[in-house]
Amino acid sequence: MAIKTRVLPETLTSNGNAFDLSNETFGELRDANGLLGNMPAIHERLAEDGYLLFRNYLDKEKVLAARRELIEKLDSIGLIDRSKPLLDAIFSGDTSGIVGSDRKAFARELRSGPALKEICFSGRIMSFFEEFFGDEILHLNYIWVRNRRRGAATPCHYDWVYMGRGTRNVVTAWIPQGAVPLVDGPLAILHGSHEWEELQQTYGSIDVDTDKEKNPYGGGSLTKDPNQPQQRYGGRWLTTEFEPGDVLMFGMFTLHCSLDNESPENRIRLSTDTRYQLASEPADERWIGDDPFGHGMM
Ligand SMILES: O=C(O)CCC(=O)C(=O)O
Repeated sequence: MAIKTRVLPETLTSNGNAFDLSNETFGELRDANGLLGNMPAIHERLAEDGYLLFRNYLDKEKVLAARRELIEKLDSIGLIDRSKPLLDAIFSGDTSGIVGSDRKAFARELRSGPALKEICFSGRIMSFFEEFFGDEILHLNYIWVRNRRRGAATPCHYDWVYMGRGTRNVVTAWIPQGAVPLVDGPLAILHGSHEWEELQQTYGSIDVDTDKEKNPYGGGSLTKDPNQPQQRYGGRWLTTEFEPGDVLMFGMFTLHCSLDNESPENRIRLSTDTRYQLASEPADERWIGDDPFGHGMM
């Protein structure tokens, strides 16, 4: 399916690398809304595609409340252009507030607002995963908040590399905290990558915190160039434009990256990613508790 966007830029890039936008190698994420109410079909779709996209699934007003909460926090250290509407999240160009702040404390503050916790850890998302897993669930306590400014992008990676010390049966929910048009750098999924055994057993088996020396990839990502795994293994990069209320879910071994944020207005792309699993299965202790330790823990 070709991308049905209002304005399709001539090029789409991730970390400066242009995607091959031909139909065989690039397309649009398909939604799974038609499968709601049919959990076996939802499982089948996840096994087939490696992702699930639900449009307009979460309470839009609650998402916008979480968006406001995030932007107010960014504004408190001067990152938001106050001459523009607050909810537009336009970058002020002034990073002096970050330099003077305790970054760790600020990151903790950013991910711990009540509106954000409500959208990520209560209501529809939790009832979805309870039904999906068919028993009591837990969520990793950490909320990964992404505030990607113009020029920034997330490199290609499997989530397992960052949170692979518990069960493999974990699902990520990527929640756009506001609208994310293509120019603002949404997430992209490499369709088919959840079935690439060789990649899972090589790059995919690394632990980003303990395998620094034997890790030929630098940090935890596979590459900044989305063409590289595609040329080697195939698959189609899929993305779309997101609206508040949409949620994209995928497993630990679905390769993903983000497009570059090229917002002409300098809008900050805001999203979160959170993880859900069965409560009875082991959970990666780095991301559990009131104030998860994160990557500082070996
Ligand atoms: O939003 C992003 O840029 C990265 C998100 C991500 O890597 C994830 O959801 O696992």
